[in-house]
Amino acid sequence: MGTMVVFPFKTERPEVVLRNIRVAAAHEAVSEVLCVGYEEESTYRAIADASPGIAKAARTPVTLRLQDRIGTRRPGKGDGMNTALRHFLDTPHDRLHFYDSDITTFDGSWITKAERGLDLGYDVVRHFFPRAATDAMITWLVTRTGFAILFPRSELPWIEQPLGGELALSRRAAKALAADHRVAERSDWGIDTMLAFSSVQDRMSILEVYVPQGKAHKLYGQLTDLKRMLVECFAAVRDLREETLEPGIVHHVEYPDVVPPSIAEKVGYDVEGTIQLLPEAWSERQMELLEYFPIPIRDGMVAARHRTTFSFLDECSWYDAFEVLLQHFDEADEDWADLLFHLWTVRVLAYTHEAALRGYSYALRYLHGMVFRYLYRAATGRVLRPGE
Ligand SMILES: Nc1nc2c(ncn2[C@@H]2O[C@H](COP(=O)(O)OP(=O)(O)OP(=O)(O)O)[C@@H](O)[C@H]2O)c(=O)[nH]1
Ligand SMILES: [Mg+2]
Repeated sequence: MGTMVVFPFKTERPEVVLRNIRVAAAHEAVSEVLCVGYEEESTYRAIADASPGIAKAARTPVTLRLQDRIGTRRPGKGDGMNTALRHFLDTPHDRLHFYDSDITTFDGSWITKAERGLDLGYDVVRHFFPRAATDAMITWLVTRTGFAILFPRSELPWIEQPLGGELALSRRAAKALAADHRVAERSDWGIDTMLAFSSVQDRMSILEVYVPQGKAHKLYGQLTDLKRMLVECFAAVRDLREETLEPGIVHHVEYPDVVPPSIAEKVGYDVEGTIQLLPEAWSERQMELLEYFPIPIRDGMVAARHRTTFSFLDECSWYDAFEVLLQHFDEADEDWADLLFHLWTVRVLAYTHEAALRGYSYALRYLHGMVFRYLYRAATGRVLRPGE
């Protein structure tokens, strides 16, 4: 009996991770804290030094281990989470929580909220957070877009933050996810997509709980880190294209609170720096790959290489581009990866211009509406435009 809390970590500020471990170990529901590291570097050593003291003070075991090589993709966070799933099934604990280790706003209420959802019998409890209008651009423009296009009648496009690393599982759910080879294979950033998909396909009941203080964490590193995340998250969605999902599972979402000004007024990314990035990393081969795309997108992208232009990649064109990508994208091909990054960057700028500039509440209504318009188009073939 009891709950195991897992923190996957790579290189993070040790004081942030240690504070989070302390919070989890001190929580009354928690029977064990498990930290899964990528390699034995400075963060790992800091946890190794401090964890016996934390465990003693809280009278809760704190286990530290390295991730196993489980998947077939790049060894990353997916191997960390899959290692934890397997480790958990070897313990007697009946509940498993995951939290990113770099969160600076984590507190015991996150655990309590998830525990209450599991008390009610939900298989999966997912945390969701207020986010700036220009944050979560992979979630909105890749994952939720892809879910809407591929599975328009399912519950999947309605999951608020499918890439969130904060979730809790019943033992039954953990066992089912650990047994899914598609989950095991996703050793990279695609793990979150696969966990969300597999839980819906397995018809698990899902509760999304709202965390009003938001998830403050380490900001994006270099844009090249983001490119890898983008490519891996896109590939995870794309690999689902032959799958089917039945409509209708139990999925409840807590009503969100007023968004704090610190989040509503935040600018999520560096617009100027992003515009300057557009002329970089083009190849002739990418120009050839653009031949797959409808003419307005192709012409727009050719122009974007030389001057600031992005409005052509509006909501409808992004759907068109996404369909081409679903069909032709090749992850192993660097030119496809660069082209995806370019297309997505242009779409982020276009969205910023068409929606985010109109203010927070407009932007969030726009994004939710966009997912609906996409799934409507995928299900009926009829195109809806913003405002329709
Ligand atoms: N075990 C393990 N943990 C990882 C690995 N990569 C990232 N993590 C951890 O996974 C969590 C999420 O990673 P972040 O880099 O914060 O990613 P993110 O917050 O989803 O994305 P950003 O918006 O770029 O910050 C953090 O706790 C990382 O330390 C990995 O390869 N192995
Ligand atoms: Mg983070």
